[in-house]
This record gives sequence, C-alpha cells and structure tokens, in this order.
Amino acid sequence: MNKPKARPVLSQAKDLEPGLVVATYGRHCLVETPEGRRLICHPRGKKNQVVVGDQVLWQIAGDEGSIEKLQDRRNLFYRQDEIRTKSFASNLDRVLILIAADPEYSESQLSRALVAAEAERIKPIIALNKSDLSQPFAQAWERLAPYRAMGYSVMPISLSPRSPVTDDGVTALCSHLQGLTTLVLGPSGSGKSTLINRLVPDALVETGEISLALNSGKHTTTSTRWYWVPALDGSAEDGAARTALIDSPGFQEFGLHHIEPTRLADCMPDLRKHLGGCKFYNCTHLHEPGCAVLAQVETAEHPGSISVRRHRIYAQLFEELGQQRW
Ligand SMILES: Nc1nc2c(ncn2[C@@H]2O[C@H](COP(=O)(O)OP(=O)(O)O)[C@@H](O)[C@H]2O)c(=O)[nH]1
Ligand SMILES: [Mg+2]
Ligand SMILES: [Zn+2]
Repeated sequence: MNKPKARPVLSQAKDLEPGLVVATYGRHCLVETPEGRRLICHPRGKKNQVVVGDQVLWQIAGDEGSIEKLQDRRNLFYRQDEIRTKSFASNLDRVLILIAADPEYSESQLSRALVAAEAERIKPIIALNKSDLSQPFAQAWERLAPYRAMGYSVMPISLSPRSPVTDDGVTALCSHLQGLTTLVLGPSGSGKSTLINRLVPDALVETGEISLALNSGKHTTTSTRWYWVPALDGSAEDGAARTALIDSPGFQEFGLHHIEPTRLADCMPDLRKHLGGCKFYNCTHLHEPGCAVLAQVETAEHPGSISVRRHRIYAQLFEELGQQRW
C-alpha cells in the first residue's frame, strides 16, 4: 500500500513569516518583519506584485526573501507618477495632500487627488504649507474656501525652521496623524521632504535645497517609502497604535482611470450632496434640464454651493474618464 504523501503546502507554510512592505523599487521591495528587521524581497510571479503598506507572507531565499502570499488589502490607492509607472500604497487610514502657498498649486490636481482618496473611501486631509509667506498664502487660502465649505479639514502650516511664525500649525496637523497610516501627496516643492525630516529625525529625506546643491534630478526621491513616526505613537493606554507616513514622489498625471464617470459626482462632496434630486435618473450633471447639481453652481445672479471651478473640473474629469475603454 502506498504511504500517504507528505503535504508540501503545509510543510512550506511553516517557514512563512509575516512582513510589511516598506519600500518598492521596480519589482523588488523592502519588507520589515514584526521585530523590525528589513530585507529585500522579490515577488514570486506576476500575481504577487506588492505595494507599500501591503502585509505579506515571505520566505527566506538565500540572504533575500521571496513573497509567497499577499494578504487582503483594506484599500489600494492608485496613482501614476511623472514617468508613467504605476505606483500604489495600500491599507491607508488617511491621505494628506500637502500643497503650498508657493509654488502655486493646481486646483485640478488637488481635486484629482481628493477624488482618488474618496473613491477608496480614505479620508483626505489638506495642509497648506508656507504660511510664513503671508501674501501668497492669503491668496492660496482663499482659493481653498470651497474645499473647507465641502467639509474637508484644511490645515494652515509652516514647516520652515528659518521663518518662525507664532503658531506653525504642525501640532494641530500631527493630531490628525497620530496612531494612523497616512500617505503624503503633493506637488514638488510643497514641503513633503521637509515634513518627513521634521517628524522622522532619522529619515534624511532630501529636500529641494540638497538636490539643488547636488545639481541633479537623479537625487530626488524615486520610490514610495514608509516611515515610522515614533514621536507620534500613542501611549499604552490608547492601544499604543503606531504612526506612519508614506512618502510618494510625483503628483502629476493622477491616474483616475479606474473610476467610472458615473461614479465621479459621488466622489466630490459638493456635488454628492445634491445627487438624487435630478429629474433624470441617469443625469450627467453637465447640461440636463432639472439637474439638481447644475442648479447649485454659483452664477453672478445666484450664489450656489458649487463653485464654477469645481464644476468645470468635474466636467473635464467626466469627459476624460468617459474616453477610457471599460
Ligand atoms: N518659506 C517656506 N519654505 C518652506 C517651508 N517648508 C518647506 N520650505 C522650502 O520649500 C522647498 C521645497 O521643500 P521640499 O521639502 O523639498 O519639498 P518636496 O518637493 O515636497 O519634498 C525647500 O527649499 C524648503 O526649505 C515653509 O513653511 N516656508
Ligand atoms: Mg521631496
Ligand atoms: Zn444632475
């Protein structure tokens, strides 16, 4: 009689160890073990393509590791960077959109990032940096009025150590990050590296000045990275939840292609509020008579609750998403 065969799957399972993906470099990634050890891992096959924030099971292979299993994700934040490679982060609690008084931010990019977060039901926070630059700051702050009105937290901050202001707003911002995992997004020059260096003293993230001094674009951050923020960890009483920031390069060409155009208004809180009131059930909120959204768009005669700029951004995105093949 044949002996029952050993079950290779089970015996292999014994060697699998849990880990957290803390950085990605092309197809390779850096995995951190629960003890805090970090090692390079390679995904096994195409299916296990991982992103920062992923929980995985890995196995030692020489002095590196091989990813054997990707645990289910709570959410997955999609975007495309300026060199058009896809990059993502997963299992997020917050998306912090860091913009600045200078360079001037693009409202369309801001709206795209907000839509991407809403689509994954991740709470976004907006921080407007460089409050020490009073004049441009006042203008930028004013431009954000619709975003405050639609319910987003918009925090004024100044991260520059050189130009101290009475309240730099950083403590208030930190109270929104404590015990959570936050993806930091923002255009180049908004202060992302400055923020991370301030909160993570060991991070040594290059700020604009350093890469300028090195006079090379090569030295700017090119991968998505996870940073623990021990200074913001909760106390033992509140569950000792750890705080983490994820730094991700680039803000351009926000990939929203996974969102169907008919879902778009639902990802924009100022429009969402009026959904259901339109005459036609399949209203696109672009030109239909009896549209409850269009009725709220502000005009010279009538102060609506939806700004003209936001409706224009909606129309642009709607058209763009409609051109995708489903
Ligand atoms: N005036 C002023 N400059 C700032 C502030 N925060 C950052 N900067 C400067 O803005 C530039 C870009 O910052 P950096 O952190 O490299 O931006 P990143 O491209 O988003 O990583 C650097 O020269 C910083 O020193 C601020 O609050 N006020
Ligand atoms: Mg930077
Ligand atoms: Zn409508």
